[in-house]
Amino acid sequence: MVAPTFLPHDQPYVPPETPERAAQNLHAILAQRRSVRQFSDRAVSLETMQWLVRCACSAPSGANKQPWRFICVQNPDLKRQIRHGAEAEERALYEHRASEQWLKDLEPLGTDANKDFLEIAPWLVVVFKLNQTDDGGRVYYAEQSIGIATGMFLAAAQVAGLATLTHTPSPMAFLGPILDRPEHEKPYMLIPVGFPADDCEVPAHAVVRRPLAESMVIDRPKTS
Ligand code: IYR
Repeated sequence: MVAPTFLPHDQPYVPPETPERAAQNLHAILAQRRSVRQFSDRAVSLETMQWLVRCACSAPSGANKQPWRFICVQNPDLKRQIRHGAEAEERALYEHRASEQWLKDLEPLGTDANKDFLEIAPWLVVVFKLNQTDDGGRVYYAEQSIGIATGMFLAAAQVAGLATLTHTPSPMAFLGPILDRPEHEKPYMLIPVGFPADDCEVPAHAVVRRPLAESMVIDRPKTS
C-alpha cells in the first residue's frame, strides 16, 4: 500500500479576464487552425518542439501512467524513409483498400497518395502509444490519454503559430522499425509540424463547423 499524500491546490490558474472572455480568446486562436498539406521548409527550433511536447505531456492520463512517446524526427534520411513507407500504404488505400464511399468522402479534400510534405516539413512528430510502462507495468485508458495529449500538442502548435496535419497512413506499423521503437510502443499518429508554404491552399469546405446546438446539448432534449 502506498499512502496518498496531498498538497494544497491553493494557486489555481486565474485568467486575467472573465472565464467567458478567456475561453472566447482561446477559441479565436484555435478556430484558425487548418490542417495543412503544403509546408514550407522554414526551420522550427528544437526549443519550440520541446515546449510543444511539454504542453502535450501536461495532459492528464489514467493513473498518471503517461502512456505516450513523442518521437520528433528532423533527420532527412528518416523523413525520406517515413515518406516512402507512408506513400506505399496510401497507394494501397487509394487503389484498392478504401471503399467507394470513403473515396467519395475524401473528394473535397483533394488528397492523393503523394505525401511530399513528409520530406518538406522541418519536423515529423510520430506519436506512439505505450501498451505498458517502460518497466512493464500496466497503463489505463491509454486511448483516451493519448488522444488528450495529442490534442493538446495540436493546440500548442496552433498557439505557437505553427501548422500541423493529423496524418494517419494506415496501417502505421512501418513506423516502429524505421524509428527503432520497442514492441510495447504502437504508432498512433504522424504529425508534420512547420510553417505553411507561401502558396499553401486548404480545402474550402473544412472551415465550416456545425451550428453549436448540433454539437452541444444542455440537459435533456425537449420532447414535444
Ligand atoms: N490517409 C489518407 C486518406 C485520408 C483519410 C481521411 I478519414 C482524411 O480525413 C484525409 C485523408 C491520406 O492522408 O491521404
